[in-house]
Amino acid sequence: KGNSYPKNLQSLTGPEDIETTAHKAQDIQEIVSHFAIQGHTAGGTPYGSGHIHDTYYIKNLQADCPDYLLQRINHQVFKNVPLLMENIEQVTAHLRSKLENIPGAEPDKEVLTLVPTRHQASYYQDEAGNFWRLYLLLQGTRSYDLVESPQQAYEGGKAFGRFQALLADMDASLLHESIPDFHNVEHRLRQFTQAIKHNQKDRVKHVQPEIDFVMQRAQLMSTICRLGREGKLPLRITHNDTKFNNVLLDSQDKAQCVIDLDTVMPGYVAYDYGDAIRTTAATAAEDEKDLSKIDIDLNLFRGFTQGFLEETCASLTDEEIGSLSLGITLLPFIMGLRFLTDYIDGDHYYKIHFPEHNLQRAQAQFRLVEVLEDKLELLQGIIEEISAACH
Ligand code: ADP
Ligand code: GN1
Ligand code: MG
Repeated sequence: KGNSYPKNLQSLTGPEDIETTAHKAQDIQEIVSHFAIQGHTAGGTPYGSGHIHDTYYIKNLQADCPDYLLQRINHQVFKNVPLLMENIEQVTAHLRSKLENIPGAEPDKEVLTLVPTRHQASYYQDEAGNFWRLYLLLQGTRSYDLVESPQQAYEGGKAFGRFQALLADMDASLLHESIPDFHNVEHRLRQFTQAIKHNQKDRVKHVQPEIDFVMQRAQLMSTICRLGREGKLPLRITHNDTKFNNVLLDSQDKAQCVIDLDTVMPGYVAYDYGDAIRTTAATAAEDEKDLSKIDIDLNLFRGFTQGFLEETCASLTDEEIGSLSLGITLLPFIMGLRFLTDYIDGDHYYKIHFPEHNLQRAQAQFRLVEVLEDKLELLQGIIEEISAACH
């Protein structure tokens, strides 16, 4: 084992992250001491670019002992951490048992491994009431905020498609809804209306064009909810946070492991597909300030769709394949709506790195919605072509 940090330490977005998340090295050390680790560790380094948890890379000072990944779970966002952790135990156990029966699969590399506490629990609660969990660090892997090639996009599609296929026979009643109505756009629209009504920070007057943008599309964006209610789309177990940086790629850029399992719960396949396209096929970051840079790359779109459908199309209904294009515009719409709601509410939910960050994120997502609306027929054609070849 080398002395250097793995490559994906580079995925830190900047010094702002460190300021907002850093805990003191001795505090981290104390927290880690409650887990049944091997070897010796000293402190930790803020890691990754997630918007919710505080994540630390924990390096092992002893050769031949593993490195770890420590997370302080955001319990404002996940209100019931014990149930959340039960979900993760159930999902990782199911994935592991499926992979054990697939020749050539490597469950230890392809599934997250929780390190238990010294009392055999899956999380540790400190005196201040914070919840912590520890994973084995998947060595030599990397996550990307932006996709760099159609091959990577294809690998992302394979990873999330396979994830869904492996969970298709899991008993959904074992899972708790970690955040109820997570992708229910009607619920998100109600939260938005409430935020506007309360206007906590007097910001509504600054966002009238964005409010108009939402209102013009509210009805159309409810189509998946309606089809679900009418029984035309089956509920499956979905990941619900299929950002491209929630797949770890290995050193050959092959998909190795789907991570960030906090929101795995029942959902529609179009949610996972649409949320992945939002970050995999876009030409600019989720929070790009220069809206003229935001476009959709057709080769990346094709790559992801090919990988995703290769893994899932045998099990999807025709209605579900038809619904995928609804997810393409819905998910950036929902994300923009949630960022805008948080901006109006005073930035309580997402980590922000500068004062207008949530507004900038919302504007970038709404621009992406417009680009996708313009190209929707073309994108639908690509989905049809690939799914016809899969059947
Ligand atoms: P968040 O919910 O805040 O996005 P994640 O669980 O996605 O947190 O973790 C943040 C980042 O940490 C990921 O994008 C990835 O780069 C890295 N990461 C998470 N788990 C592991 C792991 N087991 N091995 C290696 N890297 C990991
Ligand atoms: C959050 O934790 P992270 O950064 O992977 C959010 C997702 C959003 C995403 C937008 C629990 O995900 O729903 O799509 O930010 N997770 C939660 O980047 O709200
Ligand atoms: Mg993440």
